[in-house]
Amino acid sequence: MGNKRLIPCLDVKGGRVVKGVKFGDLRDAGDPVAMAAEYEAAGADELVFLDISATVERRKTMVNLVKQVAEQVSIPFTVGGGIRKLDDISNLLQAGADKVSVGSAAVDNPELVTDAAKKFGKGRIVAAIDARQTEPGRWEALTHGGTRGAGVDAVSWAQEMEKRGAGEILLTSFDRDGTKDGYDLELTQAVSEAVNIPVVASGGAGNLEHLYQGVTTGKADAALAASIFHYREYTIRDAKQYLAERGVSVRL
Ligand code: 0VR
Repeated sequence: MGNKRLIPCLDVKGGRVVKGVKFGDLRDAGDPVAMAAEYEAAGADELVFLDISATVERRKTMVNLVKQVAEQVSIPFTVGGGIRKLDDISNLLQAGADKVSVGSAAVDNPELVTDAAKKFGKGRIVAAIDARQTEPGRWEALTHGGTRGAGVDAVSWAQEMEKRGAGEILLTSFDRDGTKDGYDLELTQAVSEAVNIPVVASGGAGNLEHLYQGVTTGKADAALAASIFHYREYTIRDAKQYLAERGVSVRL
C-alpha cells in the first residue's frame, strides 16, 4: 500500500485564502502564493486550491493566480471551483495545475467528467463531492458552494463519478467543514468502501488524531485540512510525525 497523503487546502476568494465554518463566515487566512510556498517547504504531499466563489468574470484572474501558485510548488497541485467546460480544464492544466476538481458542473452535466477523463486522462480528473447528512447513514451531495442540494445520494454519486472516469474523489463534509470536530468518518467510510479510486477525507480536522482517523477510516488514503494548518496549530511535519509514530506509512 502506498503512503497516506496530507493535503492542505487553499480556499480562495477575491485573491485571498479564506476559511470559514460550514462554507460560511469566511475570514482571511493569508496570501495564496506565500502559503503555497510554505506548504511545499513544510512537506505537504499535495496542494489543493479551490476558487470557492468562482464566477465567469473572475475566471481570468484565477488562471493568473493559479499560474503564480503553480510556480511555487512541485508537489501535485489540484485546482477546482467554477469549472464548467473542457476549455476551463485545459486552461487550468496549462496554467500549471496537475489535476482539476469538478463538483457542481459534474452534477449539471455528468458527461463533462466522461469527456474530461477521455481527453486529459483519469489521473487529472478529481470529482469533488460536498455532502450533507440527511438521516443516519445517508448523505446528499450539494452543489454551488453548499447552497443547493443536488438531489443525489453522495455514495451513489461517488460511484457514478468513478464510472465516468474520475481518478479520485475529494469528499468534503459540509456539516463538519471548519468545525474542528473531526471528519465525518461514517461518510468517509461509506464512500471510500463504495469505490475503487482514492478518496480524500475533508472537512472538520481539528487535531492530529482527526488526521489519523481520516487516513485510517475505510479505504481513505488522504486527509485534507485547512484551518489547523492555516492558523499554524500544527505543522505538516508535526502531523506526519504523529502518523508515522502510529504506524501509518507517510512520506517524511
Ligand atoms: P477544515 O474543516 O478547516 O479542515 O476545511 C476543509 C475543507 O472543508 C475546506 O478546505 C473547503 O474544501 C471547504 N469548501 C466551499 C468551501 C468553503 C467555503 C465555501 C465553499 C466549497 O464549495 O468547497
